[in-house]
Amino acid sequence: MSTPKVPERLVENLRGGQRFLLTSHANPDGDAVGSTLAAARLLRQLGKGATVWLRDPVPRLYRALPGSDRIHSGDQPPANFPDLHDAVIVMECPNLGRTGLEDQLTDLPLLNIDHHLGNEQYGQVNWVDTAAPAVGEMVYRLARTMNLAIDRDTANALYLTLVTDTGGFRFSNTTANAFEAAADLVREGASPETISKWLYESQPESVMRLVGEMLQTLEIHADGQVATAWLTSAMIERSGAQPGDSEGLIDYPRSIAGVEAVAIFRQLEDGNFKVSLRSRGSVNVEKIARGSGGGGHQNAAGFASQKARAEVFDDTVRALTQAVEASR
Ligand SMILES: [Mn+2]
Repeated sequence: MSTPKVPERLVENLRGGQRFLLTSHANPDGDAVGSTLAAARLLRQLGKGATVWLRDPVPRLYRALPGSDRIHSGDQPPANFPDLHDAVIVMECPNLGRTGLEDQLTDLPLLNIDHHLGNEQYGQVNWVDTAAPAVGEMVYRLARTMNLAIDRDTANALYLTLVTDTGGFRFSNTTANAFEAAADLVREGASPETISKWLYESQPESVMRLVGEMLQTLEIHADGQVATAWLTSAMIERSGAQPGDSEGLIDYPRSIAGVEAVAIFRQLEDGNFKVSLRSRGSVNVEKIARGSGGGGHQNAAGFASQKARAEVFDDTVRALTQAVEASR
């Protein structure tokens, strides 16, 4: 069920509570970081307490966002949680498990704000709008609905969610609403030039070296329609990059002419694999990810796998090939 309008019960809960914890998925992306930071700023404007807790550290790409250094990370809850808190706002998360903090959040009412297909409606209030280009765009609408001022830092955080979730205003979710929100955020002080510089022109040398390592493993399948590549811990070590630095590297194989679907296989420290999937147009990778216990969107999804290396690779290539064929 998808609701474009901000539910009144959400507004009531936000106005009624005094102290909120905001969280999002593990391995946070730009939408997770930007929308929680912006929502926390809006709540503080109302005189509320707001703490952001993400299981994993903020990736380097988003650390220029003001307030990102105050995000609490790790398995241990921040001070006075869950005591003294009225509710948990879970953002950009199709199910509670994705937070990586599931067992620690359920003592309080959950307010679920998300745009993923297949959101499990786990909240006491669920605002799920699958047409929203980013959860940050929903936060923008929330601010307008509640007549809250959008200051420059909030505008930049929300603008960043739009840029990252639409792939720089290129993906199929780049709707008129995305541009309208972006235009309004620029009026409120967001700087497209600054955000682009943070996201696209601030790579350390090590990340470029990692791109080089990754592209050595590039393989093309299904008559040029499916591309795969690997990111191993050895590559990350050799290049001097940090584990979070692999964010966005999937765009390189995705840029090859004729490629309709891409998988990047990342080896985790525990030996398991994290598989990131991207596709174009009607090729649905969300279904593939969901079938393996993950999730995401039609054109961007992912899952974790405990299968052996060859098995996860072959199964994924087969599934992507079938998805490409099914879309014709
Ligand atoms: Mn998102």
